[in-house]
Amino acid sequence: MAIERTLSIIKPDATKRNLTGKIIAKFEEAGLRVIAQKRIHLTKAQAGTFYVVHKERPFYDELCEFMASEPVVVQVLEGEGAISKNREVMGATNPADAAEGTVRAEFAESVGENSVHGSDAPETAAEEISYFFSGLELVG
Ligand code: DAT
Ligand code: MG
Repeated sequence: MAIERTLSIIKPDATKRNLTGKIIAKFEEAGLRVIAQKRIHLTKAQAGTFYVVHKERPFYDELCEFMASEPVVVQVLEGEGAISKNREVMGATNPADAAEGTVRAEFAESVGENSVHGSDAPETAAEEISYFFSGLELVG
């Protein structure tokens, strides 16, 4: 498997509860490297653009409100098969279905407030990374 890069977001429910370090530790223990990182407070419009693929879903407005409710930590993670490895460490979208030891099983509060985002494919990873970071900010 090739070295990949993926976009990770530590979401408002997690930054609010001071869980940033515990979540990053799980990524690092899985062999993922943080090659870019910043803490930002999204506007609802910026959250809406990021999640535009979900525009027609009934939870879209609530999702955008939530993502703009508190600061987030956006990161680029790099490693062997980083996209799927990150998704494994995150666990299922609904924490009730997430495997033991995953970020969402340990920390997520609900399907809506589920602590982390991770890109789901190479194309979305590239798009999502460029939404938040310039090439100069990726220090592999
Ligand atoms: P994931 O974040 O695992 O990639 P997704 O892309 O299907 O999941 O959905 C994006 C986010 O939208 C998800 O992290 C939380 C929210 N969401 C998804 N399904 C939801 C639902 N049934 N009710 C409320 N929020 C939901
Ligand atoms: Mg998704």
